[in-house]
Amino acid sequence: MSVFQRMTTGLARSREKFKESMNVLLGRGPELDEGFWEDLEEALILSDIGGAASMDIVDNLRDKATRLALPDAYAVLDLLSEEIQGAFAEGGEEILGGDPAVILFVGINGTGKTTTVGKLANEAAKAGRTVILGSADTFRAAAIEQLEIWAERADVPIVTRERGSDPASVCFETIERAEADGADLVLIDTAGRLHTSDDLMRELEKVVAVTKKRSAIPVYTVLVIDATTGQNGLQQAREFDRALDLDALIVTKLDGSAKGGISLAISHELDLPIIKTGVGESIDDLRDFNPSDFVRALIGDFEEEDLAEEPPTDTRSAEPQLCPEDEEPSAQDGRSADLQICPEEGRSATSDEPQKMSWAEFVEMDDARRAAEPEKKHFWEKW
Ligand SMILES: Nc1nc2c(ncn2[C@@H]2O[C@H](COP(=O)(O)OP(=O)(O)OP(=O)(O)O)[C@@H](O)[C@H]2O)c(=O)[nH]1
Ligand SMILES: [Mg+2]
Repeated sequence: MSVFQRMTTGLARSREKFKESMNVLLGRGPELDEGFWEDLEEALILSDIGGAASMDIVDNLRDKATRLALPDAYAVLDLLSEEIQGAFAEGGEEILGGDPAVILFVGINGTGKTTTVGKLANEAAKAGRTVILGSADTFRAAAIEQLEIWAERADVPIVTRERGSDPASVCFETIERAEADGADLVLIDTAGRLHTSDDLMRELEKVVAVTKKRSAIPVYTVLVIDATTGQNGLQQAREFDRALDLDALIVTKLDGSAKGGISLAISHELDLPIIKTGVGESIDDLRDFNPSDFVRALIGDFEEEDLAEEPPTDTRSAEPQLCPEDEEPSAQDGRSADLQICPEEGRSATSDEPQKMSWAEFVEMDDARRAAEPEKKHFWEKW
C-alpha cells in the first residue's frame, strides 16, 4: 500500500464526516448566502480543522468570492482545497535543511517521539549527515534501551546516563560529545509528559534552557503529535508552545485511524510548520509533509487536474478572472443578491454600467448554459 493510500485509509473517518456535511451543504442550493458560509464553517470545524483555521479559511473564501465575483457555492468549493492547503504554516526548512542543528523532541506520552528520533537518525545518516542521539528520557530504563536499539538500527552514536539522572545533564553531555565528534545533527529524545503537569513542564523548560545555553549551534524544539488525537491535541500543543516556544511539528500515525484535521488546527493556530510525518512503525516510515496529498486524503480523493481543466468560459472555473473594475477589493461583500455581470467575461462586477444583469437574470442564463454543456465532474461529485 502506498503512503498516500495509507494516509487516505487513515483519514477515512474525517473524510466521511466532511462528505456528510458537504452533502447537506450542497443540498441547500448553490446560493452564496449567509447560511452557506455558516454551514461551510461548521463543516470544517466538524472535521477537526479547528475554530481558528475554519474561520480564516471561510473568511478568505468570502473575500475571494467577492473579489472574483464567484457565482455560486460550486465555484467557492472549487477553491476550498487550495485554501485549506494554504492554512498550514509554512517554513521550518532550516531545521532539517542540512545546517548544523540540535533538535529536542517533546510531547505527551506515546505520541511517537522515540520512534521518530530513530527514523530521522536513519534518514539523516543515510543522507550523509553526522548524527548523534541523546536520551534525555531518564524516567524509565526501558526508554533508554528503546533509543539504544534505534541508534543501533540507524548506526549512529548515542549518549545515555543512568535512569533517574537529570535530563538537562544528558543534553549537556550530548552536545559536548557532538562537538568533540564533529556531529552536525543532534537529536534528543525527552520523556513524554502531560501538558497539565506543572512540575514536568517546568523540568522540560529547564531542559530546553540548558540546551540552548550550552549549544553553539541552533536549538529547535519540535512537538511530536499523534494524528489520532482529537481536539485535545490542540490544547496540548498550546501548553507546550506556551512553555517552550515551539519551532515546528511532527505529525505521527497518519497511517492510523487519524483525525487528521487536528494537525491543521495546530499548525495554523500556533504557526508551526509540519517538518515530517510518521506513516508507520518501521524505520523507513517517515515522510516530508505534503499539504496537497494531505488535503486530498482529508476532504476527498479528486485529481487536481480536474480543477485546472475547467473551460475558461465556465463561470465555475477554478481560476476565475477578475473583472477589470473589480481588481481592488470592493465594498460589496459578495453575499448580496444583486451581483452583476461583466458583459465581456460573463462574470459579476460591481459597477453600475447599463449592460449589467441582475443575479436572478444571471442564474437563469447560467442554468441555461450549464444545461447546454456536457456534464462536468467536480471533486465533491466523486465522493
Ligand atoms: N502506526 C504508527 N505507529 C507509530 C508511529 N510512530 C510511532 N508509532 C508507535 O507508537 C508507539 C509509541 O511510540 P514511541 O516512539 O515509544 O512514543 P513516545 O512518544 O516516545 O512515547 P513515550 O516515550 O512513552 O512518551 C509505538 O508502538 C510506536 O511503534 C507511526 O507513524 N505510525
Ligand atoms: Mg519515548
